[in-house]
Amino acid sequence: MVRLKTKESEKLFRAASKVIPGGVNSPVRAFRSVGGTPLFIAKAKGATVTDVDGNTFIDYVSSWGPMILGHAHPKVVSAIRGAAGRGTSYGAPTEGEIRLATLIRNAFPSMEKVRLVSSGTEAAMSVVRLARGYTGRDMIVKFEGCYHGHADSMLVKAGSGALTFGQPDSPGVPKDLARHTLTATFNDAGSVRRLFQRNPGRIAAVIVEPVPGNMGVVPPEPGFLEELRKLTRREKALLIFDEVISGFRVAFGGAQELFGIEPDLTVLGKIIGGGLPVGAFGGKREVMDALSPVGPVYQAGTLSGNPLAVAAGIACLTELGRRGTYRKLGDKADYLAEGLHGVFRKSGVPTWTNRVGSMWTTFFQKGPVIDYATAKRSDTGAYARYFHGLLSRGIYIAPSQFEAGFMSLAHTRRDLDRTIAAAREVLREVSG
Ligand code: KE4
Repeated sequence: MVRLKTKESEKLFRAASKVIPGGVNSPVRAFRSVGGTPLFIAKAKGATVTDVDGNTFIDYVSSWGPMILGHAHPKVVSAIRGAAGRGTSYGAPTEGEIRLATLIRNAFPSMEKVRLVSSGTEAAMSVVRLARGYTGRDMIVKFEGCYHGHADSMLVKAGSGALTFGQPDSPGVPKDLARHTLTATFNDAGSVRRLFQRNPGRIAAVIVEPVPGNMGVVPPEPGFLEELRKLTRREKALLIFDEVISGFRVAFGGAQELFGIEPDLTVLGKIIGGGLPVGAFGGKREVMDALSPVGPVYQAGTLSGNPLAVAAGIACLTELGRRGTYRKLGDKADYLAEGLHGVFRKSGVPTWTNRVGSMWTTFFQKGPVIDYATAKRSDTGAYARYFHGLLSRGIYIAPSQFEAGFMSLAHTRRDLDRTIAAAREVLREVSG
């Protein structure tokens, strides 16, 4: 077992824990589900990150999705540098916001109008308020295992009976707010139908990750998304695609391009900021114009459309829009998937891999994994051993079984071969 030098990370983790809850500014970074000390990153370039102990890793966390071009891409860095020299924030409209909104709309034609914000959470929170304000209905349907950021209405789990009202999934979420969020089962359109039958005329919207990444990657089964589109249309509820992960990831136009489904509203984040804080939501003009200052639904933000973040986003999406990008990305992901498939099969360790384009999850179980309940059957202990085995060999994957791995355009064939070789060694260890 190769042991990593982590003295500096351990020192910083102790210091961080004195001044930041859990020593991190986002819980999944704390390595709680895999154990050990979170690595403090000093720098990153292309497909690699380097920690404060000087360990360099081939990176498949990709900052949880945004770094699709690779880290410190020269075009993105120079766009940020240029913008910074012209001031960092004005609190006034800029031409760049028109360019970014137009780039997004050209890739996502269903987003006839776009509002820029500063995170995926802010975008999802705002889109839910907009859906409620536009329809005059209070209830929202989400899916078990899907995550839409940490706004109160999204931190809700299924009520005692799945058909009853939601219950808070975190302290601090008021019960009488949670009751307006209903929970359905991903890939089970019947569970949504039953919620509509039970709550006629009261559901404002169904919000779904069209390609979930937050229970691990779980592809939509054929017909599932189409059924959601039919159901919401028939019930005059809005269909919201949360494409914070899948947007510009599974295709330039996201899952709605890949599967040919047009939602009423879309949530974006991650990639559209090129690694800087940008979220966005958008959809049909008549719905979006219900937003302040045109309409009565309030939403605002001091740093919305921030010039640096917008410059990074424009540079990133412009690069992604070049011909052949997604074929290149797909070829890299295919190559890695084929190599790892052979390694897992030969190892005898039960694994099930779900993949959509350049995002994937290997579940440590025999599968299939089609929803949250099946994902939760995974052996998280085996995953943790796999995680640390790879980490000690210079491969950085998500520190949680229930997240996604991401390919970037910066990963080379050599990186992928190194990853396959490391996985082969680790699985020999894990399978004893
Ligand atoms: P942010 O507020 O983290 O920018 O976006 C929230 C969000 C919304 N919708 C989806 C589908 C998401 O995946 C996310 C955030 N994703 C997590 C990881 N799966 C971010 C990582 C973290 O929480 O640190």
